[in-house]
Amino acid sequence: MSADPVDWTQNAQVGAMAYLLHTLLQEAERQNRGFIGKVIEGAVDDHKGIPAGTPNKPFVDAVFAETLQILRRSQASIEHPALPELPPAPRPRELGAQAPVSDDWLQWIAENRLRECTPDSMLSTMTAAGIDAAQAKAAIARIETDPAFRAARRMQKVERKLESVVANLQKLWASSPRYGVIEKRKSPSRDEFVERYVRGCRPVVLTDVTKDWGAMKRWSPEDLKRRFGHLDVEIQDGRDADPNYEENKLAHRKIVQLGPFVDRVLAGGPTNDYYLTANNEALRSPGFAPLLEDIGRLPPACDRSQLGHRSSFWFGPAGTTTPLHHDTLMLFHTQVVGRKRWRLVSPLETPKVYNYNGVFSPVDVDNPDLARYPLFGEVTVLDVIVEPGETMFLPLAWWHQVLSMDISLSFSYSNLDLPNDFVYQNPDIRNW
Ligand SMILES: O=C(O)CCC(=O)C(=O)O
Repeated sequence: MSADPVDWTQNAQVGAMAYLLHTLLQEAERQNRGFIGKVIEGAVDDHKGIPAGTPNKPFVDAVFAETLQILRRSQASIEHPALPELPPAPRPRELGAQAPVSDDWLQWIAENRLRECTPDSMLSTMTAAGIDAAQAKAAIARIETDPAFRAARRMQKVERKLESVVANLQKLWASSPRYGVIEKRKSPSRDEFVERYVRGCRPVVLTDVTKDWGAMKRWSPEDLKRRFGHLDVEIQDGRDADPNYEENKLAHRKIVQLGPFVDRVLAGGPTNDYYLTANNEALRSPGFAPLLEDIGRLPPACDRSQLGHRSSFWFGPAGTTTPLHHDTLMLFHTQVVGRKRWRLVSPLETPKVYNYNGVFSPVDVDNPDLARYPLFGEVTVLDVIVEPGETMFLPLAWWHQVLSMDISLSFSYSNLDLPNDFVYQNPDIRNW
């Protein structure tokens, strides 16, 4: 059938606009790396700021969903040259014989002295790396009187004070006989929930939230495929090849059609290589709106009107592991299909999880390298398995590492009707 000439012209105009926009976005991103990411963040914030009762809200939601799709497609299609790695802190035998004491080594000496490594052990590391013993010894001795190092020592005392405050508070928490057990219980009243779990910063698993959720009867991989298989979603892919897959999650984004992804999960067996995580913005897209209709009563202190903006679904095979990290807000995570094992560490133990970069810890809770991360040996890890129908409440800043024990479908939401915006000052040392 031939197209109506008027429609044809209009379609061509829309197509031309989309093409121009895509080209301009790509050029802007090339010239200013991260540009599209910032525009996406701005659009997400603008969208969040539109009140629920705004006239024509579904239309506005659809406009934002389309906008985000265009932006994400442009972002995904750009190939960035690999960024150079940060230089690693020098390790034994990295440098040639009689290497000079470079600035890298001076920084290494300062950082390791701040960690209270002994001058003798540092000297043997440096000589083993081929540095002249007399030069190494002199550099180690000199650092103590270096004015910049002395300033770092003074500031370290301020940090140590805060560390002792949190260590004492943790001691109090852990002295409770029930500290090591994550409670599983029916939803308490709003007052008790807010007082005991939100303000008390105590994780809990709620066993009855999903009693009336259509999702419990309906959601399955096959149902996802049947109802939404034609839609695009953003997944994380190629994670097995990257030990830092979570920190590098932007590099692992891939847009795929949900149907073939469901087939891949069903056929692929246990693996951590691919996972549809909360980073996907699927629930912001009108195509996925029916999923939200399957969500019934919410836990105490949730704002229903914010559910669409502040929720995500997760889908993946058995074997996905989300490494140890903390979130920047409080959230609920409801298991609809399959079980997940959560391993939790108190925020008051943050100084012992080697949080050198962002919200991440390099420690694998299942297999901690205590030679490299000895303080982690002092940490108490709390364990809980969340079964289908159960809901984990994760209070502020709790560290968690999460393993899917089965093919898993879950729904997470941060729409508390209490202030849930927090600000963190994150370190960015990636070479420790
Ligand atoms: O389910 C997972 O794999 C991770 C969940 C998580 O980290 C979260 O909801 O914050």
